[in-house]
Amino acid sequence: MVQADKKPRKSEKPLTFDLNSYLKQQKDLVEKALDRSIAIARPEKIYEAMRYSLLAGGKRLRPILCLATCELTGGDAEMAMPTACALEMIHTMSLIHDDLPAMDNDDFRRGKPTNHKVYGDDIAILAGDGLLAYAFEYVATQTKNVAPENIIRVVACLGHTVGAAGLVGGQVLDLESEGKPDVTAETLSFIHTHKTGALLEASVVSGAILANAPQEDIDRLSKYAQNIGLAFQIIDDILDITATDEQLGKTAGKDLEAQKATYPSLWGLEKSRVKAQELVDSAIAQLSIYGAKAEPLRAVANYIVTRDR
Ligand code: GRG
Repeated sequence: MVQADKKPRKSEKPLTFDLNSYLKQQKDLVEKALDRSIAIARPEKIYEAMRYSLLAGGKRLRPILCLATCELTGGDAEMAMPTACALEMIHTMSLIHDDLPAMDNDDFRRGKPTNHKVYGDDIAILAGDGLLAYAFEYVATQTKNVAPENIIRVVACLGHTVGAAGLVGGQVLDLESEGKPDVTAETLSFIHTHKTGALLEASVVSGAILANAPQEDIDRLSKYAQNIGLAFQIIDDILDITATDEQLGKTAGKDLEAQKATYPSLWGLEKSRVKAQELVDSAIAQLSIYGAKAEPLRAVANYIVTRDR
């Protein structure tokens, strides 16, 4: 009998998924699409301010999730890219507004001076508004090869996610909770499912909608997203304590300084790490039905608990 050759042939894909090269490749794709998405026009200052924050780097996790989910459920990157860019525009505008003196008052973001430090509070507010409005215009006008009713569903999903039922509501409760010593686990969970989790969930759900995925897939992938969303925030809180300004690209230790309730303040660092890992395990369990096709979403979930920035 001929012994099977154990070495993989050149044409065979490696058995293990290479997370780093996947993330790098997807991030590069997204960076190029974002760069093309907004051209400088008159008045130049506002377009420059919008591009300054949009192209300042960042992990691009929301677009990557949208592209991966669309591909997993039968769509392709081209269908999802306008929505992927819109998600990053919305995320970036929320960071610009969050950094304002009236909110968290931060001087650095993504390793650079914050938008209002460069352009002033007035332009930073308007740059955020400009990005938010453009995100919706971009989905509506640039999405190709997707049924119009699915584009409308994505627009509705994004609107729900950014408004009082999502990011805005989470931010309000966060501001109200600052300095209060008696914030409960339930309030903390409300803040983060709205402020952070909602946009991560919308990233996954919109990818599936664009691919015209059946509702049972959308429900399953929503659960995946809710779990990684909470894990993401727990790790964010941990990194605020354990990472450096250089790693985070912003001032570390701000939660403690602002007397913010966080998961480590509620549970301690070790228990917080265990909880984040449990959430990621639950997220990954939702993907079993998809087999190897879901490797990118599995890898992103693992990245969320292992990241150091
Ligand atoms: C949405 C209309 C509208 C207004 C904004 C300010 C605000 C309302 C909401 C705050 C939302 C916010 C800043 C949540 C924090 C989410 C979070 C953990 C951000 C960090 O995300 P990363 O680590 O950042 O993905 P990068 O820079 O890598 O993209």
